Amino acid sequence: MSQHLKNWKFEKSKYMDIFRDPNSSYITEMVNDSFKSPDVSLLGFPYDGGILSHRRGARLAPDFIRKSFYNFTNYCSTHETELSGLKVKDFGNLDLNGEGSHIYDLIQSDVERLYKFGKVEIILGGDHSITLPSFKGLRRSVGNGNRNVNLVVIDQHYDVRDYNFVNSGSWLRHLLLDKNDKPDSTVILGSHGFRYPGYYAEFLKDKGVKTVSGHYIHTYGIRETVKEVANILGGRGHTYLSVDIDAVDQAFAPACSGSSPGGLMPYELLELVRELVKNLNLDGVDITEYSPPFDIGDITQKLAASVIMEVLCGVKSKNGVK
Ligand SMILES: [Mn+2]
Repeated sequence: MSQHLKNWKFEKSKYMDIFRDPNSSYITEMVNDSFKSPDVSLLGFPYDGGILSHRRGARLAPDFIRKSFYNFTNYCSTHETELSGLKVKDFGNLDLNGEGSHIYDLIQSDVERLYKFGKVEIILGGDHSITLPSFKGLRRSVGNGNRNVNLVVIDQHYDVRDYNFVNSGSWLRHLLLDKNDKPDSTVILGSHGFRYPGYYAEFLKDKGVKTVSGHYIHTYGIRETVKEVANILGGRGHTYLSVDIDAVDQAFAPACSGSSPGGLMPYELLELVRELVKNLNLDGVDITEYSPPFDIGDITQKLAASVIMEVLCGVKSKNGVK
């Protein structure tokens, strides 16, 4: 069995001591390996073998996200949310060597195995192809053969290209065609731009997948968007939320393998994630496609880490965890 490596450790920099405010509480105080039943578990899948372009690097993302994440305080002033009391367990990164379909089997069994430890699994990718095995692992844990498990994807792209092998542009096609593990309902949020042929919009219609474009989100706002998603899902079942950071405009998320102009604003993504977590019966979330080598001034790193913070805020607000 493949093991999680605790190959990432929070290390206090000497500057943290100098600037450390005795009135600050950091996220590190909520993360503890000894939690037997954490509210949230954190898993890293450092894999980017599914990216076909030259812009690889997403395998480095889990630890880069942690670098920002572990420097945040546990208070959100946007919504005046206090996070202390939430129990987070970081399982580290899965030991993934090489490339190929066996990697997806390892990820799937890992998600399935570790689900029982946390009420919500947060998965740090990795390129977007890791969502295929992660969803399947969660479905098998949660779905138990007869429960509905839905998929909500925030992404610039549709990811249903007609490849007979799994990659970051075809993983959703493979999932939708999977007889045993396809989602009961699927919604794609934030699509925009000129990077996808209309041919694939027809495929989505044929498979019953609903899309809520970036234009709709800009025009009608987060509340209407979340209502629309809830309507589409019909209030049924468990949900897995997959976030591809390239849904955000390239000016604010330059470190992706396929970013474009005309995307969501960072605030829209963060609000959308928080509200979805609060309003859906959520069991898993992933963040994918952040590729550290292409970042500028840690912009994308901090945004990806902020997405995780918003998930925690959504869980806290929903559970009323004390
Ligand atoms: Mn994408």
